Amino acid sequence: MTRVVTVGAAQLGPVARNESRSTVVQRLIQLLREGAAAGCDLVVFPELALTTFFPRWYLEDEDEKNWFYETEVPGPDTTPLFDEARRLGVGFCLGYAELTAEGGRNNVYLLVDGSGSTVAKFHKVHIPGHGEYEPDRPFQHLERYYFDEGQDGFTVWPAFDGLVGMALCNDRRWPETYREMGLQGVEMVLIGYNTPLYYAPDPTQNPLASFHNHLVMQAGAYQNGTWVVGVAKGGTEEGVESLAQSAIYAPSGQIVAQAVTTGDELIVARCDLDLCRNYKETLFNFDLYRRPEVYSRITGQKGVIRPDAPTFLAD
Ligand code: CDT
Repeated sequence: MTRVVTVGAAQLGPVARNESRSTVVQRLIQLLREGAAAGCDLVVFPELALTTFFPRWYLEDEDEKNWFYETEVPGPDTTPLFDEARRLGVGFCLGYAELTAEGGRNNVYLLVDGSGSTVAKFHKVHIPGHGEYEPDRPFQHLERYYFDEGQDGFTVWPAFDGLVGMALCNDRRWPETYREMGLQGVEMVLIGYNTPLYYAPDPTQNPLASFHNHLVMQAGAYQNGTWVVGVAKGGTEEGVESLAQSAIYAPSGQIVAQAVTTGDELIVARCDLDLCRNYKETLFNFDLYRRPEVYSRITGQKGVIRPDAPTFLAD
């Protein structure tokens, strides 16, 4: 019996700063319905899907800041999404900012199955940008001011007839993200992102944003023999242009579907999870070929440590 999961990558266009949660949730429900009509088992929404990408502003007022966080999901605004998903029998993955009872501030991704039950919650691991206001930037990227670093790492969960993992935005640029999940047999990685097209620390990278986006997800898919679903919040949001180009990547690393707009758009692919075996059991047969005994720096060391000058030069 083949294990085919039909997945929808539900790209979102811009969300205005003053857009209400209920308006955004209606947009999500529209995409969910399109997904159901296209036969989707799972519809994947982007990172921080319920609000504008607020880390572009430095907000000091606690109430103003807290407005962007959810204290319960499902809550009054998000319950209609859960109800509709349950009615349609379609699972979904939703990114949002979470404020916990203990004051924790998390950038999270929630996976919900077709019965409306929560499968898992993922906390973003790699928090990019800066932690303090930087006046010289045209806009801020204050994720390190707004979010705590996720401590749980990368887990893989049995769901949708396979093994599913999650990551958020900057996580997709790090090979460790995929390999941690690859070592748990992951068959589909869901990744939501908000990627501004202007990168203040090095604008020479700006024209390469799309190339780098595909590069990392294609490599992650291929090197671990897994499907990858990359979902953007794209377009010009509050004056900041962000990458769209949501795409679904096969275990071969090939792109099998890609968004063509920068707005709300659903792309769909039938993902045969058994295709993963082609790669997991051949070139990337970890049991046979990996050499963890010579990889100790990967987990034992954080930054770069260059070797000392060669002794023959010192003599
Ligand atoms: N949201 C997010 O993680 N965005 C980052 C921007 C990096 S520049 C600070 C990304 O990796 O796309």
